Amino acid sequence: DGSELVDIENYIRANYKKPDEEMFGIAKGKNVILISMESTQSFVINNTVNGEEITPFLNDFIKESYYFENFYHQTGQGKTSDSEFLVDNSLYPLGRGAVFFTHSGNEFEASPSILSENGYFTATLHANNKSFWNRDIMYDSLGYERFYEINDYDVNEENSVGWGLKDDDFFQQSIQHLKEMPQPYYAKFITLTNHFPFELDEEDKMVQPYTSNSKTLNNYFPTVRYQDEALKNFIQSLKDEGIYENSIIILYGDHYGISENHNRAMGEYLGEEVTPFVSAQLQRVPLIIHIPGHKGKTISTVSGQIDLKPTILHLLGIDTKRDFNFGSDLFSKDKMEFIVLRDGSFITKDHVYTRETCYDKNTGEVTDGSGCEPYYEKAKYELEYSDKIIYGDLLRFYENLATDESQ
Ligand code: GP9
Ligand code: MN
Repeated sequence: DGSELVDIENYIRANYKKPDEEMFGIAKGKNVILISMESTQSFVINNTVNGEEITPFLNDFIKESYYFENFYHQTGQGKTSDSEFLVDNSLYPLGRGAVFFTHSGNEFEASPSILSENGYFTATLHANNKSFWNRDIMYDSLGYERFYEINDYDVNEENSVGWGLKDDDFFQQSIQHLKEMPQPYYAKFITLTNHFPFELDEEDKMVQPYTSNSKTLNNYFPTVRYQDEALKNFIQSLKDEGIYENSIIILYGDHYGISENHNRAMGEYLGEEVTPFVSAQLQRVPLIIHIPGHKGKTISTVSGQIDLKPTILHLLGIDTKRDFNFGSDLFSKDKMEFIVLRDGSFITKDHVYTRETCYDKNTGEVTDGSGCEPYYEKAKYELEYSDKIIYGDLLRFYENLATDESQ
């Protein structure tokens, strides 16, 4: 009957943060172009390899965008699909398995369905087999109206590498799809080239691989650099087609690309030992929000993928007071400096808690734990409540609750 939802609802309501009045509705009626950047971690931003910039385009683009430098991925085993789940639902993915596979039959109140109700056309674009990560089924549950998958693209040997269609070809072929969509639209693009094992044709290498004993880390840099170029070309095409000025563009990294198996090489690249503290900090992925007419700003608030749904809805002028969101609007003046990773690690303004150890965020040193203690319970509730919603399919009671209250 949904009574289990009561405690959770109280928790969610107590954590609701009201939007900044200046930002609420600022992008009302605009298209939303969401770009998931495969395996893109924040350490590549404003950084170099062999003396060359890794992301020259993004480094420029963040100067005219809101750039969140302390934004964390919160994915688990479901990798890209977990990031999609977080971004569309503001719920946590599961501790085991991929919620896209295990709970695609649940009721959700995802942003695509909310946006549909608000006059948006919703689509997701990804040049892979539609059933990968069970996307074809899950996208229906999330309310996407159209999934442009591999059959909507011209994919051949020439324009493919590694996992499939190269990002540049993917974006360029997607322009036609965008032009077909009724406006305003919410369109999610999922890139692919910067995927393990980071294969790339010689002619696409704009920087040379790094030189360590990790082939994975070495090859990561040229594919990140390639993705950056593909993004640059895509943004240019959006400008050429007159789409740019009418759209907010949101780019985020889906999850880490370099696992802890490469800590030695990573430490060599970073010039510091990769302790559990550094590892947790490496879970930062870029978040870039471009709003036409807005000046750039770097924002240091501790935040994560779970925060995107309320942030986007508020920018579009859509209220979220009744939603079951675990995240909160990144532009809210009351946004709490706190984020939980799927493995139970958490990050606050001054501390990182990981592997049962509390670190000082400024020094990276182990502390006595008193700075982390006030957050233990909250971190636990976040994951527990979200898991309860998914395992119990509790959002199927959501509509009833909403009507009950309004009576
Ligand atoms: C597959 C792509 C990559 O379609 O999204 O998935 P990942 O292995 O990163 O989860
Ligand atoms: Mn991925």
